[in-house]
Amino acid sequence: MTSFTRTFPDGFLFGTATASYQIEGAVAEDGRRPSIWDTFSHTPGKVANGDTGDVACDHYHRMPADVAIMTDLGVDAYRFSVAWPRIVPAGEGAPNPAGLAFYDRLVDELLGAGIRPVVTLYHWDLPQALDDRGGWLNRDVAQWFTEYTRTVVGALGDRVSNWTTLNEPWCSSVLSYAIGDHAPGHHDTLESMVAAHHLMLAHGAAVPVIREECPGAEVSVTLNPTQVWGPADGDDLDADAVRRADNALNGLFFGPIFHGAYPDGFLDDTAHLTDHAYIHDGDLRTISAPLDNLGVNNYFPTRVRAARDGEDGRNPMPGCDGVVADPPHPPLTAMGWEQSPESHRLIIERSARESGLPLYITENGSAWDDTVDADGQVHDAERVTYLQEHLAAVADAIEGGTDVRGYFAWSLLDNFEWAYGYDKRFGIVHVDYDSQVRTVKDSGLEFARIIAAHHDR
Ligand code: IFM
Repeated sequence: MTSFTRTFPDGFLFGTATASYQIEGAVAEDGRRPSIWDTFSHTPGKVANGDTGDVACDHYHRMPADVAIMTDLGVDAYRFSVAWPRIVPAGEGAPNPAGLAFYDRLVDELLGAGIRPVVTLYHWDLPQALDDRGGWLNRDVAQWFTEYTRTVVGALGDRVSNWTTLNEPWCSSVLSYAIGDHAPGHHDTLESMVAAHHLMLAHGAAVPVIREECPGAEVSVTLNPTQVWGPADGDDLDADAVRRADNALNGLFFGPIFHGAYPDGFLDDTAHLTDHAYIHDGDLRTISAPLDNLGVNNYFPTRVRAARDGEDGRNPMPGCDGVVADPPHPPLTAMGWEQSPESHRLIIERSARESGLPLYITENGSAWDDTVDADGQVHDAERVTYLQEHLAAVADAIEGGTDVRGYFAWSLLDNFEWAYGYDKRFGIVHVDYDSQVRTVKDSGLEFARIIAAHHDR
């Protein structure tokens, strides 16, 4: 194994990340009611092998042992999400003390271990009761989200100062309402635009609530921007395809949140679908509420080109008719995702330019077909290489002047990888789903070495 020798600034945080529905299980315990992911995963054909998050990593019952693993790894911080359907099971109205108590215990366990809690308020598990009322398509969701936010921050804000409103709103809108791969699984481009707008409205409305409930809070949102590349020998049509894809993947969120406006061309490119009446006066001011940092989740670049004569150019992403996906360049991960540390650095630098904020890499990692070998270990050499190369890209960005303050490996544990179920393993810790035994992989051991070297320097 190549040894990793890059260094990071003083105070740089190394952490791991997870999300509630992906690890907790215990979906009907202590008052939790269903989320859209319970409904979706229990719908035949939506998730590989019919997998669900019913048990997942059973983290709800094994939380202290999982925190102990993080202590052994030496991490500085842990990014987790709170399950809205545990806190406010009906989506709005009375909070559920038993649901809050779990996160209360988790925060205390982390603080007792010297690990900083970094809390995401929404990582895709919308209460089903709210989806029954339109979910992210109903403008009232902004109010529902701010009430839920007030409850969580009011309960934990005395001990948690790092707050993130949304995780990857692109996935909760375009992937969920236009492409249909994620809950609630709709196939309607206009709906995805409305959902994206309401997600951002909910985010913007929640920011001052977090500040009220937790003076001194560091408030952020986590986006999943991606470097968009066209063909090396592309023409003007290809350049326009790159522009459209970049708007639908990146500008759709960078624009309203950091510039108070939808990106150039986006409203024109989607005018055949709508008059955009869902954008009310004042919304963009709410959405562009000042933040303290930006979370960046990034795994791979995206390649596109223009559809050519006679080719099917239908594309469900907003404003992307005529944009065709080009195959990723090898080497690929088990997800079929291109590995490109260069694109990781480029999107980090772009995110800093767009936001003008310090960044945290709130997720980065790779899936591989891991097995526990005869020696009882998981020798995930590809993940070790991916980790080293992407951390080196972060170091390059920092040396080039970008203010990156931390890196969270996705994920602490193998877990429920959404529509892929348990087929895809992203953990630096292996989970045997039959026994729930955890085994730190070689990548976890390497991450621990990198962290220890950073602390010892
Ligand atoms: O597992 C997901 C996570 O929930 C959000 N970001 C990407 C990860 C890997 O697909």
